[in-house]
Amino acid sequence: MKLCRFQTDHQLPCVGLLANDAVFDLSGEGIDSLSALLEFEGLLPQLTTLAGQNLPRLPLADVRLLPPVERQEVWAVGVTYLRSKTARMEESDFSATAYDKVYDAPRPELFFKSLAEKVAGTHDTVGIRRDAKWNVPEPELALIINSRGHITGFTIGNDMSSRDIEGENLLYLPQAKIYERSCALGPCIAVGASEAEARQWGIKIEIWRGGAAVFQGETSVGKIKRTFGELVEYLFRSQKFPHGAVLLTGTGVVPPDGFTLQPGDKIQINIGGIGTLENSVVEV
Ligand code: DO4
Ligand code: MG
Repeated sequence: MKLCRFQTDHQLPCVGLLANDAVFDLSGEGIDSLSALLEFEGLLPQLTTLAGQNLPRLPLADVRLLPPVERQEVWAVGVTYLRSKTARMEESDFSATAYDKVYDAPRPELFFKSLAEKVAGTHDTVGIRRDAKWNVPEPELALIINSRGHITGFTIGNDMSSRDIEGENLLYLPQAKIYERSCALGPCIAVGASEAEARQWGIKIEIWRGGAAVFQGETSVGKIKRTFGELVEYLFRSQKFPHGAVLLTGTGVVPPDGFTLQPGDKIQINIGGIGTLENSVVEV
């Protein structure tokens, strides 16, 4: 079952079910908040019942899908894949030991990524910093977590990053990670998969420039070193999220060192079980 936020011309954001190139509007069922819906115990049976109603159907081509977040803070975890650890150790002599240590340490690397209102949705633009020379997308599975710390679904995340800024000095990490349009989420929230099922999903990325693919890469959610429960437990330690949270789970795909994004590039990230997040790149 797939949940989405969407908008039609001149309308307020609505919540819907996404299926077969159509959105089924839940507004008539009194559902106007995604995060309130995600607080329900037994969300999947609830959605299954709703799907059985005669919901208004809108062709996908007639709606704009919005990022599937409302007031949740967006956080990210880093160095959860071996590929991420080795790439970052190569990118910086200065910080190599820190990446090496955090990969094996009990405490994961967690960092704040974005306010919900700053997140880009599918078909929106994502940003590369004008003061950075080496910019990459990071295709990541994102956990949708309610206020009680329960994982209620999954979406696709792009943790856009400036590798030269991050590599120069670890203390510059917030500048490498948090800037205009640096976080994309979407196109929908997949509800109902267990962690074991999600770990079977592949993550694929393609980057297109002038009609040609300039980078393709893939990994599997199963290569994430830590359990989802462990990541959520650390995020919720000594911290409350009254509106829930979104947690990006780290990247396992890193383009070769000579590669950097350019304005106009198109990024497609596909995760089996969720769909495809598509964005084009602008300089910010
Ligand atoms: O410490 C750098 C960030 C790591 C990261 O974002 C990732 O592994 O995905
Ligand atoms: Mg990342």
